This record gives sequence, C-alpha cells and structure tokens, in this order.
Amino acid sequence: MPPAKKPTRPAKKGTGSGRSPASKKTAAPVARTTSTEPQPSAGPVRGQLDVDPTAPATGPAAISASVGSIPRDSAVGLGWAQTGDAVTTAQGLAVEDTDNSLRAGRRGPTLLEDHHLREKIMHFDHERIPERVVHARGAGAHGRFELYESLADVTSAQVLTDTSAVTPVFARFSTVAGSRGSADTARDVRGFAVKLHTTQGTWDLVGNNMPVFFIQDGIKFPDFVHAVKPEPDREIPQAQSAHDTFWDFVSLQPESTHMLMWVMSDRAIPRSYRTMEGFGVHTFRLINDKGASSLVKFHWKPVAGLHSLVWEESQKLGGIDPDFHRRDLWNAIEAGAFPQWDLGVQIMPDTDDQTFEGIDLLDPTKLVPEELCPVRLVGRLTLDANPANYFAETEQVAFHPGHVVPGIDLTDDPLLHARLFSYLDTQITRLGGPNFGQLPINRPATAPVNDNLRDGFGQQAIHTGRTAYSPNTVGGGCPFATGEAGYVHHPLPVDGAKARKRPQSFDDHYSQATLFWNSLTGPERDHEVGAFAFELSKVADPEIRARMVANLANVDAELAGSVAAALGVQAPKGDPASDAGASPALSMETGTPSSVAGRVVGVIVTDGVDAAGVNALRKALDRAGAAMHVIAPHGGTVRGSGRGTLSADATVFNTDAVVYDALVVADGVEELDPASRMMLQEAYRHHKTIAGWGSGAARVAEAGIAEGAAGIIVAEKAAKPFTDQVVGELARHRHWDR
Ligand code: HDE
Repeated sequence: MPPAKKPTRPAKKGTGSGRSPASKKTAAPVARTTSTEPQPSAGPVRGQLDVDPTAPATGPAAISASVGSIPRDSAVGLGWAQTGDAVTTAQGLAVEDTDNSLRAGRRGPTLLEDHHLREKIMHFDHERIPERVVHARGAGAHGRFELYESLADVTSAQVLTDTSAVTPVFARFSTVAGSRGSADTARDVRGFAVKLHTTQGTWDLVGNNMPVFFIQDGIKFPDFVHAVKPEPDREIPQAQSAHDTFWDFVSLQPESTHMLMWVMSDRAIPRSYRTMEGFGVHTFRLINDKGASSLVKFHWKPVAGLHSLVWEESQKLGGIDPDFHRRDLWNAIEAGAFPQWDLGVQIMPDTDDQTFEGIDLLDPTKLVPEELCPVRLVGRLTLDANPANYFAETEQVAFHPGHVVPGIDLTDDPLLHARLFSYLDTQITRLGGPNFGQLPINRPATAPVNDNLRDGFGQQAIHTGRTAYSPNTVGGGCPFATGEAGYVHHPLPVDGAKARKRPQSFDDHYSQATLFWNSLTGPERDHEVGAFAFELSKVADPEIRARMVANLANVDAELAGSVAAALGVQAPKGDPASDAGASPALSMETGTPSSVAGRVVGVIVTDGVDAAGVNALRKALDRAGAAMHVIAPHGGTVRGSGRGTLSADATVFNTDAVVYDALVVADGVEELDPASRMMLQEAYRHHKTIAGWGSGAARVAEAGIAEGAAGIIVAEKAAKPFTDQVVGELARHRHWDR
C-alpha cells in the first residue's frame, strides 16, 4: 500500500541550486538586460497558464541538481558554471561591446581580427546536436524515489530494500515518432525513462506508457521506425502514424496487433505525463542475497489517476499548444503539485521455460494480467524540481536499459538484447564521443566512479596518476575488481543451436489483443474504433486497409466490422480467440474519482462580474491543488460588479476549451460572445465538467447545454455547495454518461 506518511522534500542537494520551487525565488544571479527596448508585456499568452512569462530569467545553476553530492574536488570535476557580472569571451576576457562587430569605419568592412565576433559565431554555428533517432521530443524533471516496502525477499538491490533511502532521480517523458519540435499530443506511445541514482550505481528503468511493444525481435526495430517516421521521399507526415508506410508494415506483421490495440486506445493521447502509467515492458530478473532468481515486470502507477484527452482535443492542441504536456509538467512542479507514481512489481517464479500461466515472459508483445499476478506497490517516485537547463539536462541525459544494479538482472528477451547494444552506440553520435557518461546529468550521483576509461572527445576529467589499467602494482593495485562483492550476472545455463528462429510460443499474435478489447468499457471501445477508422482512412492504398481490417477480424468481429463500416469496406470472417477473457485493470475507466491536483479550470467572465464569487471558486480549487484561469473578453483588469476587480489570465480570442479540464461561467456575464459559446459546446462534446452561477447559469443553458446532464452544475451563488460540487465533478475527469 502507498505510504501513510507524507513524503518529505529531500535535503537541498549539495552546493547546487537544486532548482526546487523554493530555491527558485532566491536563485542568483539574475540576468540583466542592457536593452532600452520595451520588454514583453505581461498580457496573457495562449496556453501559458501558470508561469509568468516576464519573470526574470535566472543564470545557470552552478551545477546540476543530479550531481549535487559530488564533492568539488571530485576527480570527475564539476560542470562549468557561468560566473561574474561581466560578459566575457570563453577565455574570461571582459568584453567592451557585444552588440557591434569591429569595423574599419562606421560604414566599413568587418575586421577578421575581431576574435569576440568569430568566437561567438563559431560557437553558435555548432549549438545543435543530432536529435534522438526516436523519442526526440521530450520533457524531464528531477525528483526522488522512496521505498516504502522492502523487497528483500526477492532482491538484494539497495534501492529496493532500504526503506530509509531517498534515491535522487531524473525522469524523461517523450513521444516516439515525432522530431524534437513536434507536438506533444500526437497519437503515439510515450517514453517513460527513469534514472535512479542508487548508492550501488545508476539504475535506468527505460520504459514506455504501454506494457507491450510492436515487435518481438530488436532486428525489426529499424524497419518499424523507418515505417512510422515521415515517408522518405516527401518527409510527410510529421509525428503521425496515420500514413501508408506505417500501416503497410504493421499489417504485414501480425505480432504488432496487440500493441496497435494500445496505440489506438486512449492510452496514446494522455491528458498529462502525470496521468499515465509506466511499464518496464520486458521481463527483468530479481536476485536475492541467497542468489535465488525471480522474474519481474515493473509498473509505475500515477497517483493523480489515469486520464487521457479525447482525439479531437489532442488534434486541436497540436496547433493551439504544441507544448501542452511539457507545459503541464513544468507548471505542476512550479505550483508544488508534484507529479507522483507508485512503483509496482509483478513477481513471478523463474522457471525453466520462463512462462507464467502459459504466457511467455520473454515475449515483449505479451503482458501478464494483474488479475493473474497482482501488482505489489513498493515505493513512490516524486518529481519536485524542473531542470535548470533543458539542453544540459533533458537533452543530454542518456539512458540505458543495461544500467542495472546488483539484485536486478536481465532476461533473454530478444528485444531487450538489441536495446543493450543500441543505447550506448547511439549516444556516441548524439553526444559527440564516448565521454557522455561524464556529463553532469549522466554521472552517478551517489556511487563513486573508478572506471579506467581514459581520454577521448570531450574528456572532462583531469585524471592523475600513472595507471589506468588493471591489474597493476605501480598504482598500488587500485582500482581492482571486487569479485563477488561486485555485480555478478545470474549464472543462467545457456544451450542451443545457432539459428535465426523465434520460439513457437511467440506465435500467438491475437489472443492478448482480444483480451485488451474485451477489457474496455463502451466509450473506450468507441474511441478504439474511431482511432482505427481515422488512421486507416488516411491510408491511400486499399490493399493495406483491407489487410489491416482482416487482421482486426482475428481480434474481434465487432471491432473489425465497425472499422470496416467506417471505411466503407467489408470485414472478412476472422478467427478470434473465444477464451481470451478480460482484465478489468487494463481499462482506464475505473469510475473512481481521482485527485484534481494540477488540473486547470477556465472561468469565463466579463466586466461587471461577481468577482467575489470568482475568488471563492479560486480558493476552493486552490485548496484542492487545481489552478483557475480567468478568461475575459480583453486582457488586463476586469471590472467587478462590486468593488473587486480581476486580472485576465487569458482572453476569449487567444484560448480554447481544449486547454482546460472544466469551464465555468461566472455571474455577471450578461451575453455570451460566439467564441465563448463555442468553447462551452466544445467542453460539452469533450465530456468535461461545465458550471455556471447566477447569470452564468443562464448563459450555459443558452449554449444549448441541458441543466440535468451529467457533470453540469448550476447555482444561484458561488457558495460552498457550488464550489464543492465543481471540485467533486472535476475529480471525475470526464462524464461519459451524457
Ligand atoms: Fe528505445 N531507443 N529502442 N525502446 N527508447 C532509444 O536511445 C531502441 C524500445 C525507449 O528519454 C534510443 O538514447 C531499439 C522499447 C525510451 O532519452 C535508441 C529498440 C522501449 C527512450 C533506442 C527499442 C523503449 C528510447 C534513441 C528495439 C520500452 C527515450 C536515443 C530493440 C521498453 C529515452 C537514445 C530518453 C530511446 C533504441 C525499443 C523505450 C536509438 C533498438 C521496447 C523511453 O537507442
């Protein structure tokens, strides 16, 4: 069970700024501007909801929060900080003027001797590095992991047995297909990568928000990625799977069918990174202090509940706020609504055939239903500090699924094995050489490093001494391998003839796809059908569409029939498993309300508004951890009906219903402009909570929204019963029953 104790903030990290919300206010130095130009106005910015765009920028932190515990005299050294007030060259020479290049005469040619100009342009020319070949678009945050139930029965790993430890963490969430500048809300798998700085070394749990994958063997990954990425002749479409080459490939690879069910479900359009699950995908192995092995699947369960967008919102947000998820993560952390997940484990016996209840645990296209093997919740991940610098931290972080610690081991999943090669290899190009492990964000924070790795591009350390080899006597024998005290691989016997062949147990490609379909609620099934119909309708080649519908016929006749009807084709008869069963845990719709922390409510106002009522609602939402934004017909100050005034956070012409979790019309609004009416209707169509008090209630009705429908709240005054009800309905997230 989750801890009863309220998790406490970690001690301030070393000498670094820590970038905690608290430290933000005092961070120094403040960047100064010498410009006499007017500064950007404080007016509302579309979607820029919580963070003041005019807040002064802070200078770079002295060191990254993740290496705060490395002492200043560490052999690895510290990340370079920018210090002093004066602008200097890279050599520390104070610069007279950085706005004008050195010219022979005011109107004459620029002089080659201007070193400051050449250095500044040279460095600028090389600011970009290759983006990740997949998962290029992402957002990250610092935090901590606290174990509340020891797993000492199955593992010796310190991070999974020491309930008093606070393990520093950096997490990065991402989409897979799009490039670095693509929109956050695209239909896609989300990466869920967590770097845990344990005292025994770094443990990277590099997972996704779905528990299975498209392919069973890593050798297919380049084919899969080439198929989903923009088509190579025209470079279209960006960050979308709705095109011929993707569906061509997956329709020819029935092993993708189960994963397609996940990607066409609401899981692929999360409301927030904070409201999605994470999965290790592969089966890993846990080893206890007696050397006994168990098989394990890792889960992250969001404390804020599991919630998604609807497809129309996701598409509109791509244009209205392409940074929707990144902004949400940043704002939630700045507001102190720290995103949290519980770490869960499904522990299964390590048998000779590595199966559980007939499920091959080495096949990454299969999951283990929670009803067959319950998820044991053992610890909590809390993200409580935004990065100080996106490039230095979120862009340069390098994860690796092979970064494990004693007590955690790998299995022979053929997808995992290809990954073990890929992640080290790809960083050499992306991060410019073999020393990316020395970047501040990638250094182990709490375990000493003594690796005998030397030299190479971008070497940061000044290694001393004569010996960088082992064994040695010249260096007093150090460093030396520790034998049994070091990482010992589980001695799994290996036997077999070399062959490019998969096990027969990998052959069942449909039954878990059927299990997934069987587990969905009515609205979820409608969304699944809608997603397949949308994507396949964008496929030009009729043979690809037909082949995919034929695959779906092996999942479920109703699914295939509905998709076929939307496409205007006939579904053939398939052979779906009749005994696939259902796993209620796979549905996102539990019907249980969840915390509203981090949600955003838009309140439509005009001059003459009941400002006291708006403030009462703001207080109620604030108490529950949700944010409120005033949407007015104009920027600046909004006149109240009494003495109070309000300040506009957004205007009807720069915002949209899709950026809010609920909409409220305040008393005092005597007429609805067309944009506000459309917003209300859109929120209704997206099954969100809508409320109004006083004259605002009449405006809700005027927008054609029936008072008695689920999630519609009207009242005379913004008194406690009303504000309580708004918070209560918001906690249901969507009202599918209207
Ligand atoms: Fe990755 N994957 N992957 N992947 N993956 C990368 O590594 C790869 C797979 C995942 O936020 C790359 O550093 C291969 C499964 C995440 O920095 C690259 C195969 C899962 C991230 C790579 C897979 C993942 C990556 C690109 C098939 C879920 C982003 C840049 C054998 C368990 C990490 C980089 C971050 C990133 C290769 C399949 C998750 C190219 C070859 C399955 C979350 O190395």
